Amino acid sequence: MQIGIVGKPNVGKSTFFSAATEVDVGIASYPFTTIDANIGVTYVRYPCPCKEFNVSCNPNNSKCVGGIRFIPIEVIDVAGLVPGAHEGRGLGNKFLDDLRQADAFIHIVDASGSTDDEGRACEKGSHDPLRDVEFLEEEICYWFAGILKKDWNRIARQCEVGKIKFERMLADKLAGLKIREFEIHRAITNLQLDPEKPSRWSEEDILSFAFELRRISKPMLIALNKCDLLDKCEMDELMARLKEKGYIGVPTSAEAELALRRASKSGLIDYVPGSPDFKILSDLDDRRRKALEFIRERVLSVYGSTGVQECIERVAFDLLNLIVVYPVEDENHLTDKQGRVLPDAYLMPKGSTARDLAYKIHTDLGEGFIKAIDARTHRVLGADYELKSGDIIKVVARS
Ligand SMILES: Nc1nc2c(ncn2[C@@H]2O[C@H](COP(=O)(O)OP(=O)(O)OP(=O)(O)O)[C@@H](O)[C@H]2O)c(=O)[nH]1
Ligand SMILES: [Mg+2]
Repeated sequence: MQIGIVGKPNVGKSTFFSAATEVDVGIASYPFTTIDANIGVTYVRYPCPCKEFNVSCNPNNSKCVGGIRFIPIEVIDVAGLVPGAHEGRGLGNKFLDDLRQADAFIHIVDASGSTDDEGRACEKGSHDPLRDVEFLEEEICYWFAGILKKDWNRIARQCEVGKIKFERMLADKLAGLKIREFEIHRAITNLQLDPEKPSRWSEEDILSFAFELRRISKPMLIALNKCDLLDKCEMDELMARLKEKGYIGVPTSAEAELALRRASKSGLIDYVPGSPDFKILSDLDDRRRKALEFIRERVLSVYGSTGVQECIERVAFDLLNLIVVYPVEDENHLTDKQGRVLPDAYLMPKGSTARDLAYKIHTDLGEGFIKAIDARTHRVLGADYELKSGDIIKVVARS
């Protein structure tokens, strides 16, 4: 799973990325600081069963902090996008191609309105952030439409003449964009287009299809960044205007999250990502103390968190509908072969089955699947058992 961080230049994409992944990357107050994409790992939180079972766990692919499991998910930070990017403006085409593998997007918007269309600094409040929300959706839609149109006529003819299922053929073509057949089918059905006669689709049909396909295959959350520069009432007004247009925004201060993570890493404060507060651990100079107090007053006490962790989790759990599953080899001791307690936590799409989990652990386990066992109830589960979030599962397979 990969989350793509998108937006026009200079809005705080790399700051958000760096805060979320704790990877140092170039951040500066001018457009096009990022040229080559940055890829890193961030974490979503989920209750660890170690508390429920009163055991101490030995996480392998994840981390456990005070009974909360932090499960990895990939993030990609790309170059800024300007209007006309799909035609190659700015770093357009390159930026867009970097996003092929993303499963969902977080669109970072400068909620304070202090960057213009091209990402240049302007007077606070002089740029309407809603413009950015609309143009970015359009750009991504045109990018999709451009890919679709490339050999549309050839594919349409081949399907109509050879009676090949259009959705299947398109899925093959769009596999590199991580778009699956059922998503193509859903977009066609939602728009009531005719999959038997794609050659008769108009330009407008293809454009609406591209829009719907993007909405379904790569859902988007809006991060209203630089919330530390706005008063709460200004943010409320912006969120209400966004809602009117059908969007949901999460106020964020990527800069605050980055500062908190750095202070925590240096041992100056105790801070768990996503928390509503932090604790100062050591003597701080005046400048540092003031900066941290500013974050507490302007961000944490107003919004309940910096919003960065919330964005990641809303994408994983609300937009991508992921669930968390804990595979074990010994369902009585909750261990793997090496005796590690609750070693792994996997993020899987809702609807995944016990057999899907077996395949995720190892192809051999999937192919040789005999049964699964629920470690809580000790019930035997069949291959088609639909996994629930938080399940602890042992897979039994032919060796
Ligand atoms: N006040 C405030 N400034 C922020 C916040 N997030 C980022 N910034 C500042 O915004 C400027 C741009 O940040 P970047 O992270 O480099 O932005 P970007 O979107 O990656 O920019 P490009 O790579 O040029 O597209 C920097 O000066 C950051 O310090 C925030 O939450 N609040
Ligand atoms: Mg950047």
